Amino acid sequence: MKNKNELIAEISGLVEKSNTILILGHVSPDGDCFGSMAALGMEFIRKGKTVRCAAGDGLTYKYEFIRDYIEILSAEELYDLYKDTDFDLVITVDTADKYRVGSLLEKVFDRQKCSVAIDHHITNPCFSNVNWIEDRSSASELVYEYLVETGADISVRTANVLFAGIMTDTGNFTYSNTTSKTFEIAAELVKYGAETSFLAEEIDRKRTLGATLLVAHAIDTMTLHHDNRIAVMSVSYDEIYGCGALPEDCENLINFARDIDSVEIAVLIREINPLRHKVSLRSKKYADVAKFAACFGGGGHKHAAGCTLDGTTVEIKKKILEEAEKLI
Ligand SMILES: [Mn+2]
Repeated sequence: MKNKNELIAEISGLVEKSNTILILGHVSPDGDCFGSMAALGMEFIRKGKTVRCAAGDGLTYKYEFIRDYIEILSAEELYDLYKDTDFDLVITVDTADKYRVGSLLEKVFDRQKCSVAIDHHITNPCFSNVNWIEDRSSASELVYEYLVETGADISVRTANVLFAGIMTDTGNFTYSNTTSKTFEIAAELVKYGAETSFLAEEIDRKRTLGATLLVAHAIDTMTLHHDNRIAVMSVSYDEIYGCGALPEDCENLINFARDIDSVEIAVLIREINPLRHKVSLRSKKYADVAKFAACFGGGGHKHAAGCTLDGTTVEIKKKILEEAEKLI
């Protein structure tokens, strides 16, 4: 197995000899995905490369500030413009498996001859020609090390996007994936000018009125079971749009259930279509929701996992509760 320095040297060698570089992220892109894409993209543009970045539906509301730094296309836009294009190099970031780029981007990925994966999910099956997979808080930590090792110029913008990536993937430096190395890198990024209070306001606090009403609605749907140790919430598209919110506003809803002191397992059932739902699961102390999700064909971490189930909300809730009660 190659060590980190060899991997970085190999990746930067590929970058040097490439003129056109495609950078892809996963569906429902988050701060780490946007941050690592934008940081690499800005550096490659500075080096004179032609760069295209794409993930999901493009930049989401909380990450609007990145629009001034670099263009991040939606999967659909990239597919329409570049489905027949051969790039010299394709790099996926924060993407745990090839299919996670989504079906359109997977088609574009598949026609490329040279690929690199930079990721922090240790379950990554190494689907690229060069795979730098390391168990770290975020892909942004790896991208930071790549930039430092290759002598890149770390601007305030680069520091901002990488700090955003680390901050969001560690739940503001509170999840167990946060290491002393994470804090060291964060401190370096602050030295490079990362605007931490601006980022906290944009990413953590800023919320539309619609998203706020959606929080109220989701709490309204909440039911508690087993001495209030299991909490279940559900939202449909009609409800999301009825509140004036967007699907991306569902991202942190589950925490309102999870954070209740008596709750061990929190469940959010979210409509994909009327007969198909995404189930998000959180646990606090002892319940292993990754195993739970795996029973339903999903996966994740011990305290945060998910799966997709067919059926109505009522049917799925019944099924999930039956299983959850075994873990309590
Ligand atoms: Mn990540």
